[in-house]
Amino acid sequence: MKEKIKRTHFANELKENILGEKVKVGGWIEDVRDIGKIIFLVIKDITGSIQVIVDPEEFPQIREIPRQSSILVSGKIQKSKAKEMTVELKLEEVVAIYLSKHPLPIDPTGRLESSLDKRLDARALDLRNENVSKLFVIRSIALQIVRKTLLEMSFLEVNTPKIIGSASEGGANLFEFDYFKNKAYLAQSPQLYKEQLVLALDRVFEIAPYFRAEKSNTVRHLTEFYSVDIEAAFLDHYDIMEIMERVIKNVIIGINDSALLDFTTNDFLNKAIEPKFPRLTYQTCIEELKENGECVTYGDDLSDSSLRKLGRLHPGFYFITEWPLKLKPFYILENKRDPFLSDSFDLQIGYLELISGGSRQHDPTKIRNRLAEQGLNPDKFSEHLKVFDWGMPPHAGCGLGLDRLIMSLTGSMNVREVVLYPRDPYRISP
Ligand code: AMO
Repeated sequence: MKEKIKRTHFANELKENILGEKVKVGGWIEDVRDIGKIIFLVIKDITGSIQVIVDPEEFPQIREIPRQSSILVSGKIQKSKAKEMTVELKLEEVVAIYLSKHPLPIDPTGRLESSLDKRLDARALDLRNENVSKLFVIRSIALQIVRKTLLEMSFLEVNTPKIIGSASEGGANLFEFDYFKNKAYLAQSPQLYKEQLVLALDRVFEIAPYFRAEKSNTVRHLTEFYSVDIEAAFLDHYDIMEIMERVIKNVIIGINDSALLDFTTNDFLNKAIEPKFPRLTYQTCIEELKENGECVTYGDDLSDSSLRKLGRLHPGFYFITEWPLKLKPFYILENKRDPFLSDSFDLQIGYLELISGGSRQHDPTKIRNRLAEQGLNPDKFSEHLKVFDWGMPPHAGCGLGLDRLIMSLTGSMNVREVVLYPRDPYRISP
């Protein structure tokens, strides 16, 4: 059986250098053109497509096979008379067929457009559309490059628990569930673990899903999202900004090399990597917003409308540094020059926040005070805080929203486009 379903080539390997060779190709039927004496089949796989020339007298059963069925065919590669392709396959044997049942919920060729919701309901089929599958090829390339870049900078990849006994980020958006009659939660981030790990492992990173019980139905929020988290001993937030700038620029170079995106998106990305990402302080942002007619108060968080205005003023990547300390989580270090401010940063692309990070508070007494200020019970963090008494080095880190990064690099309008099976308040299946 194994030999029977084993193909010899993917579609993109069928080229003039194998003219006359007998090949076996597997994929799905994308298109059928029946002109009586000949049937033209287009068989597609993840790498591309091949036209198959069928003699209907020899293979009358081909007329009965619905589009999108999986099929395994074999035959010789010959020169094609069509202008848009160099070679085609002359059918000699239909090895196997797995029929599709019509009507299908969506048309994966894209000729008939479907809403994103309908497409997500039929995601596996939706992925047969190459404009969709290429987003996940890009995501995979991006992940490889993120890993490679961080490993080259002496980061160690780690895996921390996603079932946790108390909050990592604060209480508001925790998913709580029953854990053998006790309360447990889904991790909002690996924050506490990654900080603890620098005690011995020095530089760590984790790429994993995190969970936020936020009822926000926007194009950029999910209840389960992927984050690239890094944490490093003896580095500060400026070092982390440099590291992440390198990570993102490498990802863009890799995506450009893959030639999967259209010219406009590529052009935008090329321009984005030429200069150093601008670094604006929170104060500069407030001033710019005021100059541009936005009603903002120094010390307040930037509203969606303010971020959209900033995004129009700075459409590419830019850092916002020195946020007011009160706007940042308990683990962020205060600024030595002005303790109202913090040693923190966000990386934006236009209006969209991609990264949030900073130097960490490593004085456990101050962390306790900050926890209390933020309405959290310091005692619930004793397990974490005791690690600081074991000789915690100064450290810094950040979290990069992977889904948002891929969304922005591919010019997608909704984060759900770049997540295989997105989770939001209204969607937990498929
Ligand atoms: P923060 O909560 O800002 O920081 O999250 C880091 C990044 O993760 C992405 N993100 C999301 N993406 C999709 N849907 C969501 N609901 C969502 N929430 C966050 C964003 C964001 O910038 N522990 C800190 C990071 C650190 O300081 O190391 C943290 O979790 O792109």
